Amino acid sequence: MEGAGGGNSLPSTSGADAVKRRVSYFYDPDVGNYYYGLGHPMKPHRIRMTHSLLEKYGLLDRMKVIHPQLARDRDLCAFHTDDYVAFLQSAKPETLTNPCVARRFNITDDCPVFYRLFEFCQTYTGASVDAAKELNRCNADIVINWSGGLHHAKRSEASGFCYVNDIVLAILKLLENHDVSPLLVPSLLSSSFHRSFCVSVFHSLLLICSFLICLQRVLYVDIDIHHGDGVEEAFLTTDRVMTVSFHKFGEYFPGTGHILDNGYGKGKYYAVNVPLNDGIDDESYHYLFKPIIAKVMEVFNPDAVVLQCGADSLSGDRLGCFNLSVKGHAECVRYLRSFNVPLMLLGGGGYTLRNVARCWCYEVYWSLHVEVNDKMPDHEYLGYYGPDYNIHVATSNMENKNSRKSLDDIKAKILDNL
Ligand code: V1D
Ligand code: CA
Repeated sequence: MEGAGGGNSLPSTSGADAVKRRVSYFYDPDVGNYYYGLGHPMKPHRIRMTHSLLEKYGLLDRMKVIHPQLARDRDLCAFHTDDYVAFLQSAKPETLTNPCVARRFNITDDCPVFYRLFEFCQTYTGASVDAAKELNRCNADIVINWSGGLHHAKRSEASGFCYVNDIVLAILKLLENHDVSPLLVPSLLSSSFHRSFCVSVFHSLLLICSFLICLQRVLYVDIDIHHGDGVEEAFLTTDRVMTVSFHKFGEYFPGTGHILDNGYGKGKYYAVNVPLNDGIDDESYHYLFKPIIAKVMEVFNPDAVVLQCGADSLSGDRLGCFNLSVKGHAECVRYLRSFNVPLMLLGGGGYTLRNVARCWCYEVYWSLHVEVNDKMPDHEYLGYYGPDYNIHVATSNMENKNSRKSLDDIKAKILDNL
């Protein structure tokens, strides 16, 4: 897969060779300490494993490494309701005694209240929102936050291991440039005639400028094995955000993401769902991914792309049932990067920890476009990667339940809608 053609390198703004990109990587050293509880498959420790691998490979020296700010309550309220944010803020494992409250906010075994839950939400969300600001300021071509990508969280409900939807908040931040600046102008001017004249001239100029500089359209692509329901729902009625999710469909969490679900009102045809079956391999996946994404890029022409890189679509995942290799997964990153549009990479699911770290580390390689040494350097967590200690591991011989006919039908239907 590596070095495969079929990319879409357009002239780059940051390098004539259309290869080099400025990459900013967001990491809070505390994130690996959060713990969902005994027996829970979601383990933030995988973010620390990935970071340690990146460090020992020398990749941190090739990126701008940023310690993100914690998101504030009012940042979260840009999407979530005040009462849900207040609940998260006060929730403690020892005080959650009222079953009605737990039911109201969907606090279940999937989404338990654990020690310092709110700080965890602030940490991963702060990193995604700061990553969006970094793109808005044109400080980077690619921004990365492996602790983000919690795509199931709803406006006033936790779901599928997700509490705050950092993706929705990051996309809102990307789209925000547009609206806020004119509000700042009146306070800058004093005399009243002068002021009203200047204000209207200034407003017109700002309006023109904001159309030139603001992000009008954001594309969201989701390669986690689960449907990206929370993000799709948030933007279901707008034509400024297109959501595209590839996922296992049929008796699988969360149960949404039918191919015929494609948005409402102004958002009709701006939600794309690609339902897949067990055992899909790299070749079948890209038989759909590439033509669908190529058409989306052509017709939607986004100003920025947010890619949720859930690693539970990898072969051998503890909760997943796909058969993608690390190269096949990373090929999605390589392909999207080749369009030379500002790109945000986020984490998501991924429950076989050693493969998550392998995959996200390799995706940083692809972001930077540097050589990869398959043999891992010695580091704190090397023991996880035995007996081979390589980045790349074999996929399985499981059956691919996606026939060529079913893939052709899905492709035809989706390309037709687009
Ligand atoms: F196996 C478990 C052990 C403990 C707690 C939960 C689970 C578990 C496994 N799979 N929970 C699930 C899924 N939930 C259900 C519902 C519970 N039943 C009553 C139905 O099947 C949730 C899977 C969430 C996947 C999250 C994600 O990978 O998409 C993700 N993306 O970003 C962050 C996480
Ligand atoms: Ca998905």
